Amino acid sequence: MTPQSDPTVQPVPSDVVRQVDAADSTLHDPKRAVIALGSNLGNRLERLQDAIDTLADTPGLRVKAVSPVYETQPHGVDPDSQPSYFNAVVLVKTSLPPASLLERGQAIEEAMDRVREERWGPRTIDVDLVTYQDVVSSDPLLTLPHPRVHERAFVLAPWHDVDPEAEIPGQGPVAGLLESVGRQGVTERVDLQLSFPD
Ligand code: A4P
Ligand code: MG
Repeated sequence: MTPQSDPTVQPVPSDVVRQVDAADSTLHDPKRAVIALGSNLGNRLERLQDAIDTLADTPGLRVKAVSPVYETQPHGVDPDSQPSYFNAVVLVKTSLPPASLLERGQAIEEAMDRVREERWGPRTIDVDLVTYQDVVSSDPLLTLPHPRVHERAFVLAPWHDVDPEAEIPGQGPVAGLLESVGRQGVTERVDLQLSFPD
């Protein structure tokens, strides 16, 4: 006798199924976001790892993937004027709205004593919100997608590693953008690794 034909077995109401599904996930209506990390002062690997650990400790946020580490030439300034960067990309799911996610990134920067003396100056840590779902915004306080990401191999290369199908709203697939930009000045550091809690 199948459960359907057994009169003692009641069909499971759909709202119960939904509750079970919800219990399986700790986030309510999570959104996908991509965060870029960069450091070129102090122990660069440790800075990136600390930022990931703090993100992972954030209520309403789950780290889904962390890219390989890339050593990259400083972009936008004379490459000999600053130490090289370590860059990585983190994929998260979050129930935080974009502004709160940006605030969390800025709190991480402040906690690591980042000093803002000049634009594109050397920094202990830079936390940029690259994309948030498909949100597009030209607000200077939070521009989405990040306005310069499509031309930056130091973001596109690690992002492509963890999400080869990724697309930048309004700009197109990361794979194609990376091909146009090229990989000059970015080198994967296969000897280094970042971790995140499962
Ligand atoms: N802001 C607006 N939109 C965003 C967003 N999507 N994510 C505002 C983060 N912040 C956003 O940022 C300046 C203002 O941007 C903030 O007040 C925020 O509200 P900031 O972090 O204070 O200053 P910044 O990082 O020096 O300036 P900017 O223009 O954000 O620089 P970028 O674009 O972050 O570039 N070369 C290599 N190889 N690797 C790097 O990581 N990073 C930079 C910084 C330059 N060269 C680099 C690297
Ligand atoms: Mg920044």
